[in-house]
Amino acid sequence: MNRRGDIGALLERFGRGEVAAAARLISVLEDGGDEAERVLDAIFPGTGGAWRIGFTGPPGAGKSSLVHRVTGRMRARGHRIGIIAVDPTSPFTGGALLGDRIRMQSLSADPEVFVRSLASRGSLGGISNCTDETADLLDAFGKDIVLIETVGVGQSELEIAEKAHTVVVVLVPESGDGIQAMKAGLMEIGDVFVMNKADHEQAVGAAAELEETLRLKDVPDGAWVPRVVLASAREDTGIEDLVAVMVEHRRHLEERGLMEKMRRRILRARVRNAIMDRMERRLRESPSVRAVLERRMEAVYRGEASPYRVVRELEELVTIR
Ligand SMILES: Nc1nc2c(ncn2[C@@H]2O[C@H](COP(=O)(O)OP(=O)(O)O)[C@@H](O)[C@H]2O)c(=O)[nH]1
Ligand SMILES: [Mg+2]
Repeated sequence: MNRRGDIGALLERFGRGEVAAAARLISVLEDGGDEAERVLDAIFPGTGGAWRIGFTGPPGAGKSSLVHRVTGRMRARGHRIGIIAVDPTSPFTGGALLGDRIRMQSLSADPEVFVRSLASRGSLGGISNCTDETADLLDAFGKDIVLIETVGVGQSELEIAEKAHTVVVVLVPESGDGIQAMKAGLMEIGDVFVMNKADHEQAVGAAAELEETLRLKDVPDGAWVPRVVLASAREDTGIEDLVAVMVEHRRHLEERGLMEKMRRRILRARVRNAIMDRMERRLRESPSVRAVLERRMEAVYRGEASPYRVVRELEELVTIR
């Protein structure tokens, strides 16, 4: 019996489509450990159907507002939506929290929209540790679109490219965001760029500038050419265009078999990361490895053994058959 409740019973209720069970299972995933793995083992066969879309960009650019608008349009097209919002608890975005909550609550009134916020990985992380797992759960729950909004701070932001089929980068005209974005590597990962706050007068110029910058990028023949859309989440303009371009991107991927290719690449990266995590934990927790380290570090300090020699000695302790 987990403190979240009996996992078997939760999974059964999840299978019947109970929202409360899905929410509890996400908490189990957040707790991590064996029970989280049990949940993932159980739901994994039901995953792979969802279109995963990342929304990234600087704090305050309007990601949450756009996610809200896009969700409305996608619902009108009959999609079932899961939203993962990395909780903006960092000092950069603290003020946005209340607004987010209110917006999100209005979405939650729709039973076909499931909203979940996740704690971010700390000040460096624009992404939560269990973003992939939560996306899996929503996918298995029958959501055919999973929107992932990152906090917009730090390098880990770019990891969204390993988690989403379509990456939407949200920028605003006023703050030299284009240049910032380029520096931060966002230019590399965006499939669709939204110049939000089109109600500001500099927006048209900023969008044109951004288009210029993007044109400098080398795009291989036949590859997707990143697109710029002008929108205002506040005034609800340009949202149809944004959705249309997102759908076009998805079609581009599908027609070339790239959704499947991407799915495989994402899964490979996840297996690789899982191996690393597991191996690292086992090494860290192993008493014999610890004992060797304690003993041999003295020799390293004295210059009698190189770090590599200690690693070789450790390798002799560890057998991977
Ligand atoms: N003028 C204007 N303000 C907007 C627009 N979209 C969002 N905002 C405002 O910008 C602030 C940040 O929006 P939010 O969606 O929380 O940004 P996030 O931090 O990227 O998720 C909020 O006060 C919004 O009301 C827009 O199109 N025009
Ligand atoms: Mg937000």
